[in-house]
Amino acid sequence: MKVLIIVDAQNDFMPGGTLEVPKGDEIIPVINQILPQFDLVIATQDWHPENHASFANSHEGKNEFETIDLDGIPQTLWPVHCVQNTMGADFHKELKTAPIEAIFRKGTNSKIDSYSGFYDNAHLKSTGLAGYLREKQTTELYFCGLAADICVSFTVKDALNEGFTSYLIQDATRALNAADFAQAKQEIEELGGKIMSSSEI
Ligand code: VGL
Ligand code: ZN
Repeated sequence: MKVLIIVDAQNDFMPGGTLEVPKGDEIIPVINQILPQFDLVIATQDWHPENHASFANSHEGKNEFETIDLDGIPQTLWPVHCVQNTMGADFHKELKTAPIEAIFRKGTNSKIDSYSGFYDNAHLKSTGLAGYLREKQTTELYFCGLAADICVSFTVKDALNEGFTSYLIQDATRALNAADFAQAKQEIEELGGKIMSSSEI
């Protein structure tokens, strides 16, 4: 059973958003086009309270994109993004959301960040996604969304570590940082994941 997991296709990661990924909106028509090829479609949403610890303005005197130590884990400080129930946290308006059966939200704990759709960055708490996918008896997971080098890669690596066969659809994702994405792709391949294009599904 083929599953598509759409990671954080939210307005704040699109051009004009507070944490925009260059050309992030170009993934939307690609995703819409491949949707019918899947037996199950699920999505993740970055879903922060407004005082989230990953926001630079939650730390006096700190700047956006600076890295700090947050309870022993390096934390990049981001502009305010994907605040719960704001337009920035909504899916891109052109994304076809009708086939999405379940949405897994992450980053809801104000004290800890969560890039992966499976676990927070300290691997303390699960979202329940792995158990959901096992109960649905899924076999192949296909990943797309934003940002390629951050939440998409973290999610794919967790999926591989959980034992799922995982594919990253390269033309249905865009990166914030190209070098970080190149490194992440290498790590994904080392874990047994495959980087592919939407025409190969
Ligand atoms: C993301 C940075 C902070 C992402 C989320 O979805 O890639 N990046 N929060
Ligand atoms: Zn976030």
